[in-house]
Amino acid sequence: EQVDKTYIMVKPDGVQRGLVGEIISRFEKKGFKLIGLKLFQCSKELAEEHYKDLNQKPFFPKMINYITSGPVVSMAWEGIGVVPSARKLIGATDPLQAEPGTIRGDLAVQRGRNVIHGSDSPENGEREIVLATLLLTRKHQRATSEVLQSEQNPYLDHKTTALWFKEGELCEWTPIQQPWLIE
Ligand code: DAT
Ligand code: MG
Repeated sequence: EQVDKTYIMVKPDGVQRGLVGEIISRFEKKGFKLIGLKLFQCSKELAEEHYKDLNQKPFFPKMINYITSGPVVSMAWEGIGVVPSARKLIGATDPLQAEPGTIRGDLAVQRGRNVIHGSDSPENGEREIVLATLLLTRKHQRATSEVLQSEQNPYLDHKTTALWFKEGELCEWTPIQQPWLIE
Protein backbone atom coordinates (compact mmCIF):
# COMPACT_ATOMS: atom_id res chain seq x y z
CA GLU A 1 0.00 0.00 0.00
CA GLN A 2 1.07 3.52 -0.85
CA VAL A 3 2.58 5.56 2.01
CA ASP A 4 1.79 9.27 1.70
CA LYS A 5 2.70 12.46 3.52
CA THR A 6 0.43 15.24 4.65
CA TYR A 7 1.23 18.75 5.77
CA ILE A 8 -0.64 19.61 8.98
CA MET A 9 -0.42 23.07 10.49
CA VAL A 10 -1.81 24.42 13.75
CA LYS A 11 -2.81 27.95 12.74
CA PRO A 12 -2.03 31.00 14.93
CA ASP A 13 -5.37 30.81 16.77
CA GLY A 14 -4.67 27.18 17.75
CA VAL A 15 -1.23 28.16 19.09
CA GLN A 16 -2.62 31.20 20.97
CA ARG A 17 -5.42 29.11 22.47
CA GLY A 18 -3.06 26.42 23.76
CA LEU A 19 -4.41 23.66 21.53
CA VAL A 20 -1.08 22.42 20.13
CA GLY A 21 -0.74 19.42 22.46
CA GLU A 22 -4.36 18.36 22.01
CA ILE A 23 -4.06 18.51 18.22
CA ILE A 24 -0.74 16.65 18.00
CA SER A 25 -2.16 14.06 20.36
CA ARG A 26 -5.06 13.21 18.04
CA PHE A 27 -2.69 12.36 15.16
CA GLU A 28 -0.33 10.46 17.46
CA LYS A 29 -3.14 8.37 18.94
CA LYS A 30 -4.55 7.59 15.50
CA GLY A 31 -1.22 5.94 14.69
CA PHE A 32 0.33 8.14 12.04
CA LYS A 33 4.08 8.79 12.03
CA LEU A 34 5.40 12.26 12.79
CA ILE A 35 8.33 13.01 10.48
CA GLY A 36 8.66 16.80 10.87
CA LEU A 37 7.70 19.38 13.51
CA LYS A 38 8.51 23.02 14.19
CA LEU A 39 7.15 26.26 15.63
CA PHE A 40 7.43 28.76 12.86
CA GLN A 41 6.57 32.37 12.01
CA CYS A 42 5.38 32.32 8.41
CA SER A 43 6.11 35.18 5.99
CA LYS A 44 3.46 36.83 3.81
CA GLU A 45 5.20 35.40 0.71
CA LEU A 46 5.06 31.84 2.02
CA ALA A 47 1.41 32.18 3.08
CA GLU A 48 0.51 33.53 -0.37
CA GLU A 49 2.34 30.68 -2.11
CA HIS A 50 0.74 28.06 0.16
CA TYR A 51 -2.77 29.40 -0.51
CA LYS A 52 -2.18 30.54 -4.11
CA ASP A 53 -5.20 28.59 -5.43
CA LEU A 54 -7.43 30.91 -3.37
CA ASN A 55 -5.78 34.23 -4.28
CA GLN A 56 -8.81 35.49 -6.21
CA LYS A 57 -11.20 34.90 -3.29
CA PRO A 58 -12.58 37.93 -1.43
CA PHE A 59 -11.41 36.52 1.92
CA PHE A 60 -7.81 36.02 0.70
CA PRO A 61 -6.17 39.18 2.21
CA LYS A 62 -7.83 38.62 5.60
CA MET A 63 -6.76 34.99 5.57
CA ILE A 64 -3.13 35.90 4.81
CA ASN A 65 -3.19 38.39 7.72
CA TYR A 66 -4.56 35.70 10.02
CA ILE A 67 -2.05 33.03 9.01
CA THR A 68 0.90 35.43 9.45
CA SER A 69 -0.43 36.99 12.69
CA GLY A 70 1.61 34.73 15.00
CA PRO A 71 3.59 31.50 15.06
CA VAL A 72 2.17 28.32 13.57
CA VAL A 73 3.12 24.70 14.30
CA SER A 74 4.21 22.98 11.09
CA MET A 75 4.02 19.21 10.97
CA ALA A 76 4.59 16.48 8.42
CA TRP A 77 2.81 13.18 9.09
CA GLU A 78 3.28 9.95 7.14
CA GLY A 79 1.16 6.83 6.71
CA ILE A 80 -1.09 4.74 4.51
CA GLY A 81 -4.05 6.90 3.51
CA VAL A 82 -2.86 9.71 5.76
CA VAL A 83 -4.15 12.53 3.53
CA PRO A 84 -7.89 11.71 3.47
CA SER A 85 -7.77 10.31 7.01
CA ALA A 86 -6.26 13.54 8.38
CA ARG A 87 -8.96 15.53 6.56
CA LYS A 88 -11.55 13.42 8.38
CA LEU A 89 -9.90 13.97 11.75
CA ILE A 90 -9.83 17.72 10.99
CA GLY A 91 -13.46 18.02 9.83
CA ALA A 92 -15.25 20.43 7.49
CA THR A 93 -13.77 23.83 6.62
CA ASP A 94 -16.61 25.60 8.44
CA PRO A 95 -16.36 24.51 12.10
CA LEU A 96 -20.11 24.95 12.57
CA GLN A 97 -20.63 22.28 9.90
CA ALA A 98 -17.82 20.03 11.20
CA GLU A 99 -18.98 16.90 13.03
CA PRO A 100 -18.45 16.58 16.79
CA GLY A 101 -15.39 14.42 17.35
CA THR A 102 -13.42 16.22 14.65
CA ILE A 103 -10.80 18.83 15.55
CA ARG A 104 -12.73 21.74 14.03
CA GLY A 105 -16.06 20.33 15.25
CA ASP A 106 -14.78 20.15 18.83
CA LEU A 107 -12.48 23.16 19.04
CA ALA A 108 -13.62 25.98 16.73
CA VAL A 109 -16.64 28.04 15.66
CA GLN A 110 -15.65 30.12 12.61
CA ARG A 111 -14.22 29.44 9.16
CA GLY A 112 -11.80 32.35 9.56
CA ARG A 113 -10.50 30.84 12.85
CA ASN A 114 -10.59 27.13 12.11
CA VAL A 115 -7.35 26.25 14.01
CA ILE A 116 -5.79 23.78 11.59
CA HIS A 117 -4.73 23.09 8.01
CA GLY A 118 -4.40 19.70 6.31
CA SER A 119 -3.32 18.91 2.74
CA ASP A 120 -6.19 18.02 0.39
CA SER A 121 -4.28 15.53 -1.84
CA PRO A 122 -1.05 13.49 -1.70
CA GLU A 123 0.35 15.80 -4.43
CA ASN A 124 -0.37 18.86 -2.34
CA GLY A 125 1.07 17.07 0.70
CA GLU A 126 4.36 16.74 -1.17
CA ARG A 127 4.14 20.30 -2.49
CA GLU A 128 3.45 21.74 0.93
CA ILE A 129 6.17 19.76 2.73
CA VAL A 130 9.10 19.82 0.32
CA LEU A 131 8.32 21.06 -3.14
CA ALA A 132 11.72 19.97 -4.41
CA THR A 133 10.90 16.32 -3.79
CA LEU A 134 7.81 16.54 -5.93
CA LEU A 135 9.57 18.20 -8.86
CA LEU A 136 12.35 15.66 -8.69
CA THR A 137 10.25 12.53 -8.33
CA ARG A 138 7.85 13.52 -11.06
CA LYS A 139 10.36 14.65 -13.69
CA HIS A 140 13.38 12.58 -12.80
CA GLN A 141 12.30 9.35 -11.19
CA ARG A 142 15.80 7.96 -10.93
CA ALA A 143 17.53 11.06 -9.59
CA THR A 144 19.22 10.37 -6.26
CA SER A 145 18.97 12.26 -2.99
CA GLU A 146 22.60 13.36 -3.50
CA VAL A 147 21.42 15.18 -6.59
CA LEU A 148 18.54 16.70 -4.65
CA GLN A 149 20.93 18.08 -2.02
CA SER A 150 23.60 19.22 -4.46
CA GLU A 151 24.07 22.94 -5.06
CA GLN A 152 24.36 22.21 -8.79
CA ASN A 153 21.08 20.37 -8.95
CA PRO A 154 20.11 21.07 -12.55
CA TYR A 155 16.48 20.16 -12.11
CA LEU A 156 15.41 22.68 -9.54
CA ASP A 157 14.36 26.26 -9.64
CA HIS A 158 16.06 27.44 -6.46
CA LYS A 159 13.43 30.09 -5.86
CA THR A 160 10.89 27.36 -5.18
CA THR A 161 12.79 24.46 -3.62
CA ALA A 162 10.77 24.14 -0.41
CA LEU A 163 7.52 25.34 1.04
CA TRP A 164 7.21 24.57 4.79
CA PHE A 165 10.20 22.26 5.34
CA LYS A 166 13.79 22.31 4.13
CA GLU A 167 15.99 19.33 3.33
CA GLY A 168 17.31 17.90 6.59
CA GLU A 169 14.25 18.93 8.63
CA LEU A 170 12.39 15.64 8.08
CA CYS A 171 13.28 12.43 9.99
CA GLU A 172 13.24 8.90 8.68
CA TRP A 173 12.55 6.58 11.63
CA THR A 174 10.63 3.48 12.64
CA PRO A 175 8.25 3.84 15.60
CA ILE A 176 8.44 0.81 17.92
CA GLN A 177 4.63 0.44 17.77
CA GLN A 178 4.64 -0.06 13.99
CA PRO A 179 4.07 -3.89 13.93
CA TRP A 180 1.09 -3.35 16.29
CA LEU A 181 -0.49 -0.83 13.91
CA ILE A 182 0.18 -2.35 10.49
CA GLU A 183 -0.09 -6.10 9.89
P1 DAT B 1 -9.61 23.72 4.06
O1 DAT B 1 -8.76 24.49 5.05
O2 DAT B 1 -10.72 22.96 4.75
O3 DAT B 1 -8.81 22.87 3.12
P2 DAT B 1 -9.94 25.55 1.82
O4 DAT B 1 -8.65 24.99 1.31
O5 DAT B 1 -11.11 25.59 0.91
O6 DAT B 1 -10.38 24.79 3.17
O7 DAT B 1 -9.69 27.03 2.33
C1 DAT B 1 -8.51 27.38 3.02
C2 DAT B 1 -8.86 28.25 4.21
O8 DAT B 1 -9.45 29.46 3.75
C3 DAT B 1 -9.88 27.64 5.14
O9 DAT B 1 -9.30 26.79 6.11
C4 DAT B 1 -10.50 28.85 5.77
C5 DAT B 1 -10.44 29.89 4.68
N1 DAT B 1 -11.73 29.97 3.96
C6 DAT B 1 -12.20 29.12 3.02
N2 DAT B 1 -13.39 29.51 2.57
C7 DAT B 1 -13.68 30.65 3.24
C8 DAT B 1 -14.76 31.56 3.22
N3 DAT B 1 -15.80 31.38 2.38
N4 DAT B 1 -14.72 32.62 4.06
C9 DAT B 1 -13.67 32.81 4.88
N5 DAT B 1 -12.61 32.02 4.94
C10 DAT B 1 -12.62 30.94 4.14
MG1 MG C 1 -7.40 23.41 1.63
